[in-house]
Amino acid sequence: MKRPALTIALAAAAALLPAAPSFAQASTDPLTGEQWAFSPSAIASIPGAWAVTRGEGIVVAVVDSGAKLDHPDLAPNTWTNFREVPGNQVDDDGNGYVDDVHGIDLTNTNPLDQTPDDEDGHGTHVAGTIAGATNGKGVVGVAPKAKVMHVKVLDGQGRGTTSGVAEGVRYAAANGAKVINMSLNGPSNTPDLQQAIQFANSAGTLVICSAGNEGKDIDQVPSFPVSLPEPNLIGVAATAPAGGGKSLAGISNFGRLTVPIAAPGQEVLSASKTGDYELRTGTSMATPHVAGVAALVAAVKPGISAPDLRSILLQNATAASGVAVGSGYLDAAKAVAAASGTPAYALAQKPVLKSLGAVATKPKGGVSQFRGQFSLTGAIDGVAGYRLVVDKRTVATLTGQRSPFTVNLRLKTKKAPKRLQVIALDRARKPVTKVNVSIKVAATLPKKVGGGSGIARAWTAG
Ligand SMILES: [Ca+2]
Ligand SMILES: [Ca+2]
Ligand SMILES: [Ca+2]
Ligand SMILES: [Ca+2]
Repeated sequence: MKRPALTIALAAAAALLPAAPSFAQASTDPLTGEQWAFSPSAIASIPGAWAVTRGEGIVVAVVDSGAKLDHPDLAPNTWTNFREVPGNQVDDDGNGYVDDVHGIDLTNTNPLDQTPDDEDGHGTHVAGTIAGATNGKGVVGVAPKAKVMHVKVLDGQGRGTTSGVAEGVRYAAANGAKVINMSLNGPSNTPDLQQAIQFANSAGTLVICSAGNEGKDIDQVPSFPVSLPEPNLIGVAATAPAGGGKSLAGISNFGRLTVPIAAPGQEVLSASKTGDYELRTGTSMATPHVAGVAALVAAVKPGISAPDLRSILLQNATAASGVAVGSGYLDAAKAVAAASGTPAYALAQKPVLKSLGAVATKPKGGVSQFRGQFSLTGAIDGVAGYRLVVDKRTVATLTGQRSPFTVNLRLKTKKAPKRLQVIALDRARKPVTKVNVSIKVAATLPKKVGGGSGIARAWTAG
């Protein structure tokens, strides 16, 4: 087992980055603008999911090289074992580990040292991507309110053993982790490791594994643990920033049978073991994006089984073209929307309906002619039609979503109409947004009620 990460020093890599667009609305932390995967325009749609949850109440175990526990972006979200009294050299909670307050350290033979300090930097970076705090400093993680349990299985050279990894998985699952991030790969499987992952399944724990960094098809030559066919395991390939994260990173392993999902993994900015921040590239960096989204989904559905949590992530992946993975690109907003029953459009920019004008003629023979013009901006994909209510009576239901649009109606009324409400509806005819308008009364209808151009076509009531 060894870490598959490729490290790029921040200063050296900065020149390679395209000018990052500004998207400060997603997070106010100062380095968010350099976290390309967090742009609302990136395919992972992470900020959209935050409208529902930031991962509250979920513990993610990072089985890795430990972490810089006092890093300003990690400390607020470090898991604490409250049943363990720190530093008294007693296993107070009887779980087999002495003073395991923030996780364990399986890289040394001293049972009294369970402090998962990071000599390598890999685990610190992974943890920052999962749950970097929204604290006005540095970066932000995918699930910035989740807690991270640090399970140290890799030493200062990024090396560990399959038995150590297996023990780390058992510890994480037994001590409350809902999700385990394993950004590590090795050429051989052991029954011990496979049984540990099966134990995690029985505890309701989903395991997210890196596909590895050899740029090869692992359907042909397996890599472990990612190639294990367990129902609570997801393999992750890495994508590059171009096009919002749609192209496979050159180093990434892949395989339609073995690797279901692709997530941002190239030039990922996160926490470093020095207490600062650094860019790293690898499937190790893609895996924690998926683990973070798994935490978001689990926060919405805390009792969900690991196979069901896996299904939500994979069924809501965006179909990938040109990337050889089984399901597609990680999509946080779609997965969280599916878990919460919230329509996905509600998590993007909210649709806004505006009136450009509404005019009716005085009733003649019990009929008033009405004409209104309206515009819809924002996430219009979720709008399937409109209901028009005049003086509290529904007068028309329209299907379609064109914007701007004109409505012409013959209203049967003896009194001049006064108040109009236009309600945008989704496919289930549930209200998405609405606008209230005062109707002007005129002798005849003007050609253009509100002026302007670009009225596409008139709809008829239906
Ligand atoms: Ca203990
Ligand atoms: Ca203790
Ligand atoms: Ca230690
Ligand atoms: Ca932060």
